[in-house]
Amino acid sequence: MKGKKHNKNLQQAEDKKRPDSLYPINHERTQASRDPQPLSNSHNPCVRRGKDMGSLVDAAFVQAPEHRPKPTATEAVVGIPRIDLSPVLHSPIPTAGGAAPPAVSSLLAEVEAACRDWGFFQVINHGVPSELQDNIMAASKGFFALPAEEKWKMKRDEVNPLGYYDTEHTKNVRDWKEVFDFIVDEVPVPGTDEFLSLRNRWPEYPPGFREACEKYAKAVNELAFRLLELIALTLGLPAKRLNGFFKDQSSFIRLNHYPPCPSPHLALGVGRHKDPGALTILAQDDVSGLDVKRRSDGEWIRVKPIPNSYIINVGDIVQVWSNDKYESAEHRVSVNSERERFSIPFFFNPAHYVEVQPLEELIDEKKSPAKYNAYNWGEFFKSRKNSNFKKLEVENTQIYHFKKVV
Ligand SMILES: O=C(O)CCC(=O)C(=O)O
Repeated sequence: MKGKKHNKNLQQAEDKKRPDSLYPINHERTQASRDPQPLSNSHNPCVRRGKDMGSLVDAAFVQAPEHRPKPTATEAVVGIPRIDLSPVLHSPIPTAGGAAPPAVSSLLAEVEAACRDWGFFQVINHGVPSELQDNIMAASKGFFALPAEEKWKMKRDEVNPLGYYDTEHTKNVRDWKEVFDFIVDEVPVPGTDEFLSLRNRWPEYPPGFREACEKYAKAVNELAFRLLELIALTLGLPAKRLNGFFKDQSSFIRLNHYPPCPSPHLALGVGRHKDPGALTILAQDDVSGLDVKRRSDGEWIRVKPIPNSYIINVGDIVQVWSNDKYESAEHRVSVNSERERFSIPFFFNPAHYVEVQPLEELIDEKKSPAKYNAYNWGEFFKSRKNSNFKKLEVENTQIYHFKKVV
């Protein structure tokens, strides 16, 4: 696309207020060519036909009644823990917990409690320069503002799941969002198949997109290792015990865009799920929407955005490594009818060839036997990616499928 035409298209796209160009029920495109499901239920309140089709929600997005968000979100009186990482910002993390100075010991206690009680926490003073977060947010907004044809040039496919897509399903219901994925380390890993030898797709527009993404990835990657080392210490292990699993890491970053939704009580930006990797480091804008399931009572709690902070969540792999000392938390994204929302999760994942299993140092065959059978991360990842690509009739692979029967 050439500059002038591009700018005009961009302006038109902005004038049209993006969601209308994304999720109108244009049955010709949305139903017939992109979504294999025929429009099955014309009585569904979300599926009305007529002139005002731009304000409709397709049946593919409608959650089962028990999974729909309540009209008002619960803001927890005591929200998810907020942890200040400054004690390890400018000084190295000690190699063993016992050698930690008092400020680091109390930080470790906070991380341990947060991982154990919530599986979720917010960090401040994390060391990622705010301008890198601003730049990638701006790049993301610029990309999603492009006309649909331009974004589709970056569309993912079954062989390479990186790039743009707007048809992801979670638990077999379509999410009200569009995303752009890229991997952090684009290094070919010997012995992996085409699917796992991933290649980033970089759009021509907006200018500077790739640079903003790559610089941001580098900085958050450092934060990821810092958090990993803290978590290793909280498990009573040497700080670098887990680092080797991330040589040839398969981490990726996702740019999420949730357009305003005309029926936010029926659809979700991302359906309820737990993250399958080791850790997730999430940046979000000032529009709230992330809900975490509180472990103590199963209530969905809205996470209040704090400027220049990150949300950290423990993934399934840390759950397995810790043999259930820590548990990944279920979460989802609610949408609203007024404002679009942007978020950027960094999914910190080990190498594809890693066999995930409870760490041997934490296992005692008599007192605390291993609770999981080993599984191959690459196979797990592949099966989850494929299931996100289309609606299936069965549940996709979940961590509890590897739980040992006692
Ligand atoms: O947008 C958010 O706040 C969370 C996103 C998320 O859970 C995901 O992309 O898996």
